[in-house]
Amino acid sequence: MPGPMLYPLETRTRELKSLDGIWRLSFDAAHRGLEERYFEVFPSAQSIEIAVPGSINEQVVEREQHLNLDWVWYQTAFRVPATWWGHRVFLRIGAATHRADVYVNGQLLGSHEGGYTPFEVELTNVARAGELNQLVVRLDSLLSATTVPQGGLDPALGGVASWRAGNNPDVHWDAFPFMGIHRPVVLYATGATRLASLRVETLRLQGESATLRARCQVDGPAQQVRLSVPELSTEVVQNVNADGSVELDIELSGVTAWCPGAPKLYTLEFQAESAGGVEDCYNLAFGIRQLAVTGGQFLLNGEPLLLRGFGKHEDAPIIGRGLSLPHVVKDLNLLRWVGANSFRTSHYPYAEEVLQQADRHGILIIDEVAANTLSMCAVRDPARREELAAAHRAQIDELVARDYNYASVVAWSLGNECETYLENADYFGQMVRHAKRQDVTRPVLFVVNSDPAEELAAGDFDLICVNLYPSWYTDCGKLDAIAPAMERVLTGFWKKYGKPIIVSEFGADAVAGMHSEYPVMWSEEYQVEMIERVLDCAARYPFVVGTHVWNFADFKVGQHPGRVMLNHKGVFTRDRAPKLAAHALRRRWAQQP
Ligand code: BDP
Repeated sequence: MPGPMLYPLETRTRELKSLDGIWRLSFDAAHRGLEERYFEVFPSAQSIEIAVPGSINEQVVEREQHLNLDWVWYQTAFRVPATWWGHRVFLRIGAATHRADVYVNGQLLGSHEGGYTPFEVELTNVARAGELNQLVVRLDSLLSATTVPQGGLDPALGGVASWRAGNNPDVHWDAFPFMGIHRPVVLYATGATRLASLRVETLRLQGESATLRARCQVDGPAQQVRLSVPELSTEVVQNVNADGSVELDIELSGVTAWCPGAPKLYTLEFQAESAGGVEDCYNLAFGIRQLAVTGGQFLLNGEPLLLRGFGKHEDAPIIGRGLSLPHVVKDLNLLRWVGANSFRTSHYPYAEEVLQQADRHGILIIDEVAANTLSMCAVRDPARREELAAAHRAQIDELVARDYNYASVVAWSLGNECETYLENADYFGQMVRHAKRQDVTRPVLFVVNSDPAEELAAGDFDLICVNLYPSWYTDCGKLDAIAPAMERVLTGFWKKYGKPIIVSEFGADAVAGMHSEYPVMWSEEYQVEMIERVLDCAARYPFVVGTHVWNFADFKVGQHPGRVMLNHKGVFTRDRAPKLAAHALRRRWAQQP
């Protein structure tokens, strides 16, 4: 089981250096780079400048480059500070979409598949301290029936594979399939020992008293670890097991539990020690809280939760899906302005900086794997299905490993609108059981768009998250169709499974500035009216524990007759200006606790 890929921090024993900036990029759709050894002799003359982090597709201006998902080669040069001599040195890439090979000084150090989770390689014996080192990353975003997400499916397969036939670029899901090094690239140095992983969970919480369980994996010669929570004057020391693991419980008193209204975070200070002294230090901010799903309720610290918020995307002009800290701050400010308390990281894991912010501000997160709209028809052959399952399991492991310690993460979504209603739906139950082997503390689910009568997999989920588009994709323009459709689907799921339900998507496209006397599809008035009606209706069902409007902001999509460059279901525009619906939500939500 992989441990959390710890977020890179500077501490007493760790140093960091950012490699973000303007790199060089060479397109290689003919796949010549391996034979011509671009990783040794980078073809500078035919390369262009590219910013890291950022999506390639949004930075370029030529058609072929804008639509490219094929091989590219990134290049930069870096110095390892001379003061790092004798230290262990790691290179960490926050996310590279979708498949990356990392070369340093001509040597292949590692490969990674999965566009939204971090990976790292050790450079200790490869990079020369003080000297200039060459970093080359080969990247592609070629998707198939056995990648997560899938792409390039034959529409003749039917089911979700036939959605958006002819979409350009060729994916059957809704969102532009951006490629690029999307998150920060850092070098970091540690001593001979490093804390490789740290998982903390609240085992027990009773009033102001709590028990934490901490599990560490230490890589190197340290003999003991010391864990302390200075604010609560607590410290525990324990020897490292022969395999580098340490598991210990920490009793705490005088604690304040973490919740949205009071998102109290403590610092857990980790220290690895040997006879020679302190080998590694790491500080983890963590919240103490417990989740439960019972009957029709979703409980946080024993109190019922009612989620209100959005499905989002990491998407903005020019930076694309790349990490933009100003957008991270602006989106948080807008979430608070509109009165939301939660969102789903639709349809892939978001940047770690977003989760840290959610922890600090008490925003509740449904954390989603990049399994958007999986076609089971495309993997009828058992060997191919197992290939897809292996990629899916790997992404679940990486997400849980990365995000295990965030108090704000209240559920794992293992995918969105997959074919959970076809025979062989046990694929989904297997994934749920796999995730539960990694984490028993959080509810696990797939977001469905099925009819309750046809759904086959949801019996294995802890919560029912259902996407509903009455009066949009069906009963076009007929707002009166909303209440009966919701009654049928919501009571259908409740009667069949007896589990709390989150309406995880509903919404209408509204082109900012389009108005009408009465609510007409695509007008801002229609979007307001539809959202108001769905929310009024959902409030009548006590087992509905959340409503997430689709979407927070307009986002870029492929070229397809069903969309005008963007998906316009945002209540904010792509550049974050409020539409009428944002004001309506603010009137409804901003007063709520
Ligand atoms: C849902 C998908 C979401 C789409 C949305 C829409 O989950 O990704 O963007 O529909 O059509 O089916 O706007």
